Amino acid sequence: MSERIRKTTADRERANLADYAWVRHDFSWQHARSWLSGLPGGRGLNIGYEAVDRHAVGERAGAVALRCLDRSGAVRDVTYAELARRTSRFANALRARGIGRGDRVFTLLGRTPELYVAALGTLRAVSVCAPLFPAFGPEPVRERLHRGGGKVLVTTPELYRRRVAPIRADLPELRHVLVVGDGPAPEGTESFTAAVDAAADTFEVPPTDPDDMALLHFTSGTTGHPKGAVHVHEAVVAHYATGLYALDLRPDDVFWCTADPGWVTGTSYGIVAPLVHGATVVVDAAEFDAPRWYDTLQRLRVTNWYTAPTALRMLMRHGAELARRHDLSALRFIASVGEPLNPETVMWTREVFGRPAHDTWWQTETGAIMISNYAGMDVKPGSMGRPIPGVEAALLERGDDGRARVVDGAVRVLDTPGAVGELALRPGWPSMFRGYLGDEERYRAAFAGGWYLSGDLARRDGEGYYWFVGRGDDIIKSAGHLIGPFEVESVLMEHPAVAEVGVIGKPDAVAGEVVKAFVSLKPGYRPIDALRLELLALGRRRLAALAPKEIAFDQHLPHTRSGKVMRRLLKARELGLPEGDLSTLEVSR
Ligand code: 6R9
Repeated sequence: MSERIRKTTADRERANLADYAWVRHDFSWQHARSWLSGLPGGRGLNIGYEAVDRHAVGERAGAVALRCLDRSGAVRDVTYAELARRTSRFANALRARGIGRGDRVFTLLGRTPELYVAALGTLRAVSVCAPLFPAFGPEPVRERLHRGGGKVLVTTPELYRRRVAPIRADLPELRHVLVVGDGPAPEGTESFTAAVDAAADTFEVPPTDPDDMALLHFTSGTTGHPKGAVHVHEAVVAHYATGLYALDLRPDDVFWCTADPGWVTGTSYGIVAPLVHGATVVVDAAEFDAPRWYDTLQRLRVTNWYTAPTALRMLMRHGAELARRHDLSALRFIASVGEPLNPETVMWTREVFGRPAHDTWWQTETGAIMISNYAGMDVKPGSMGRPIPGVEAALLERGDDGRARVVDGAVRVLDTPGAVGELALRPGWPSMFRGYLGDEERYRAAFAGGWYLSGDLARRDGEGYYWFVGRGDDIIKSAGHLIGPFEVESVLMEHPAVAEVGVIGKPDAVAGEVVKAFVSLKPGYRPIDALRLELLALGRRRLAALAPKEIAFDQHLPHTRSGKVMRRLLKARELGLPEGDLSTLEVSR
């Protein structure tokens, strides 16, 4: 091993970009493991310990871990020492309620300090953290709590009344609901503040096997229910390494990930990676607002900013002038994730911020960034970049259904530059999902011929850069959020007028895609506007953020040979593709 590689982590973190290029050369996951401390006495590896405990003693104890903005824009800081005390109290409160290793603790909260305290306290207690997106309607909430076997839920009185109380009776496993906020706790819940105040503020992280379950994130499939992707404590090795390479994280950075922890980006990079690096994490309770965002970047002197193409496109709409009125000189690194980052947006960030947005590609299942335009490499606008150190990617030849062709368990790797194939990864990186909870078969189906199959289609150029082509399945990406068409169809099907539904992602200039539903009606019902509004309202009530934005009536929905609504054909029609091109789409899925 070379002298340079043997440098301490701190040296490496302070290294200039040229050093990153050098370190990559000898990278191995095993080596990256040595960058973390591990639990004292060789008692294993715990994400919460790496993110909190080890900074809470010594020189970083007084450093700001969370810089929280409330809706009014007021700032509240939580130091690492304070975070250790508060997460200890939460971990002790869990223990006092008999919640232990492997038990699932769900959160349904806005981006407030309590969300971070609950998530990190849960990880330190070796229970499993399962964050839900607070804009989910009661149906997605019920589905996920039920499938995840949630024993504890941390939420607010208001979200509890609106989203959970109506379905509580369907969730016999849910034993404790802790509510954050002032005022009386609704019946069947208890006060979060009272629970943590009653608990001691020191907690020793118990021995943690790197393979212990740590995080549960639900993701959408084409058919069937949402899938609970299981991540283990060892994932922290990948969170740390990708934070270093792909997001250029260093201990004194002010890091702002704009994703909600209800989605995987908001936990891997909104909580874990920056804290493990000892950086300051910006936590903003408010939703997107262009002037506020520029103000936040300026006022908090954000150095690394991880956001999404939709957000960047929305900022573009507000014009460069607004950006130029702010002092963004602290901003060193901009990265993007979740949906294709178009070259125009990269050019715009280069022009307005003086630095390009670095695209990164990954999935709930991969747990961490796999492909990116990482620090120190030339950004090719429109490309997702190259596999990060330690990741082996490939493109696999496709079959008639658009996904990798598997013959007798084997697949064919495409080597020709420019060839389009299913993007696949060689299993073995630390943050790889270890299962879909309670769904062995779907997990197995995600692998073939020694590869994990991503479901995305891509091509690679002669220099090894990957270019996103599209999804190989019907899953929708709207404003960076994954939406399973089945979940939306199921809710609309409950309406007495509805005979059949096909849901697709309709291209949208800002959000990438929006959810559009094609509905055929039962005899006796007429396709009138009042019914359309009723269906839109049903969607909003039950699904909230996942609801369709548009509904079209169509008594001739196309079907696959096996009789399912053929979403791909609906989509092709929506895109105005000529009928002749559709033959290959007529495949049963
Ligand atoms: C992290 C996250 C995963 C799907 C993925 C792909 C799309 C993510 C992308 C991208 C084009 C990128 N996606 N990053 N498409 N360019 N840089 O988003 O996880 O919610 O599971 O979504 O998102 O289709 O397969 P998740």
